[in-house]
Amino acid sequence: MLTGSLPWPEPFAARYRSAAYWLDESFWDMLCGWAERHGERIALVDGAQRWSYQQLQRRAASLAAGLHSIGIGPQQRVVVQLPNGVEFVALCFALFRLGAIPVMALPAHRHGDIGHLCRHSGAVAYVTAARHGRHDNRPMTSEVRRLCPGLRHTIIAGGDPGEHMAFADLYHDSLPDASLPPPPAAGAVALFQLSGGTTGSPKLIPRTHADYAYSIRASADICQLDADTIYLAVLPVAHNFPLSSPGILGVLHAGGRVVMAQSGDPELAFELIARERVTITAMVPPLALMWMEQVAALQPDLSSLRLLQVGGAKLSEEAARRVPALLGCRLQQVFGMAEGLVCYTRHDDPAELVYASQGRPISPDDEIRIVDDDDAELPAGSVGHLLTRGPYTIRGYFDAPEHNARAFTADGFYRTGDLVRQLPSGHLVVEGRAKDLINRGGDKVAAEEIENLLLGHPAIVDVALVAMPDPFLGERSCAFVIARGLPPDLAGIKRFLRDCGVAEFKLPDRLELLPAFAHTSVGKVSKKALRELIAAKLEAEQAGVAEAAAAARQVLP
Ligand code: AMP
Ligand code: DBH
Repeated sequence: MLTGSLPWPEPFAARYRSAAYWLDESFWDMLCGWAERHGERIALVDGAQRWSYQQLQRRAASLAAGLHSIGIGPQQRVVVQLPNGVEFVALCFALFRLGAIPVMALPAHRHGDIGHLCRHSGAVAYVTAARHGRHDNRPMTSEVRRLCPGLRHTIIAGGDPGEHMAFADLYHDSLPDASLPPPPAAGAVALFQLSGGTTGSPKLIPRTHADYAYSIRASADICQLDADTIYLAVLPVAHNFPLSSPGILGVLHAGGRVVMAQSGDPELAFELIARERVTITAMVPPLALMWMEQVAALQPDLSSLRLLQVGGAKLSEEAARRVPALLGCRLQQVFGMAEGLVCYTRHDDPAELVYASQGRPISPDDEIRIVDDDDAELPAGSVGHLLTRGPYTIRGYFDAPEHNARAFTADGFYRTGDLVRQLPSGHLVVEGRAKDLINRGGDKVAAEEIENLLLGHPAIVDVALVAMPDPFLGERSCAFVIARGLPPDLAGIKRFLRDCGVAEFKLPDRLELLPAFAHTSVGKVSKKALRELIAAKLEAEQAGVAEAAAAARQVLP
């Protein structure tokens, strides 16, 4: 086991193996099986590129040879930040072959985020694309290199690599199996997912081949994927949802086809759905709202689409009910977390549950506890803290003993930080959150991370970042600031944070200056009071707008 990651206690591991949740296979073994079974069928579509299963395996083997030649080997970490495309998949499987561990960075991450991931994971290499949309990643890559002396390789895909290594040069002639290290054991860590976080610095989530593969196989089953499935990847594929719930890995497991989209932009996505006859896709609630808004204007041909998965943040019941009529497909709600537990509404669930719940867990061995603030179990149907333990939920973050002591109970339950209620059917309804983060339409912002950075701003004495309601994203972030000297403005603090190298989605959406913060009885800043303050202010502003509009109507002829 990788130093710094925590295995399941043996009695649990034995049970998960004997129930055949955990199989004795790595993702590399799985890819070899798929290539044998589905050979010439198309696995991946990325623009004009169409890769068969065999091609994918050959490309991954050839990359593994190249990575081996630069010294990448078992258990070494490689931060991967690639756009949705064939290279992402080939690289992941090449790393799986070597037993090296991809760290799943997101395209939106910037040098501060990436630098942290490289240092915390002890990465030896960082792979990114020359550009993500309009953003040139090469200067950022040089900055990351400067910040992380442990990085031996910085590798650029798709474009002039400048001072870095070219990804394309890593495709070598495949080596005989015996000249590579043996493929990893199923119990080894396969990849690091990122936690949405609640602490000052994002945590790494070690997922093993066996546990991750189980969640994927079971998800593919629940979602009834088969060789006719055509999945449109619109969310960044490194994210746990489009990667594994059942995501691109689930689709490959089923022998289906993945169509890569660079974004969820309706015009682009609708065209791909029509052209490639897409049957399923997965998205966050704001994107689902945007698609529903655009169908009337764009009149797309969505006749092939059978299932829309929505997750990452809560979908309102009202929006959920509109999905089938507007998009002509079924809805599935997905409530999941990169730490493990994933819940789905099922195909044969009554409509009420599909619209008004966030689904029930994948596995009969997912243990759910709903507790009060003192960890005491609550009566059935009460809203409380969701704790969970099971065959694909981690027992600890990587190399974070102090945080683990808080984030897990003594008997190994993960404290999700979500407030839920369980229905008699076992389905969960997400009612709120106890953790200190802002869920910006599926993009999670850890308040403490941004607060810590802002405390370094010369004009800021104290700061509290809280969620404020937003009709489109569900929540946006508001920074309450106690200033010194000339008070900062929103543009100024955004500029400051950009210079720190944090992703754009983490920047506050609004700034409010206060002379002091209200405190709780134990002397902590009362975020509840601040959330209420900004919610009331927004409401007053909206009422003001409505009043002004009414007044304007009155004076108009
Ligand atoms: P992460 O830890 O970044 O993987 O984010 C997982 C968190 O996203 C969960 O703990 C929830 O707070 C939130 N989440 C995911 N899916 C849903 C959903 N369908 N409804 C409400 N919250 C969700
Ligand atoms: O938000 C998430 O992290 C998430 C949502 C849906 C997730 O990790 C998943 C499904 O697997």
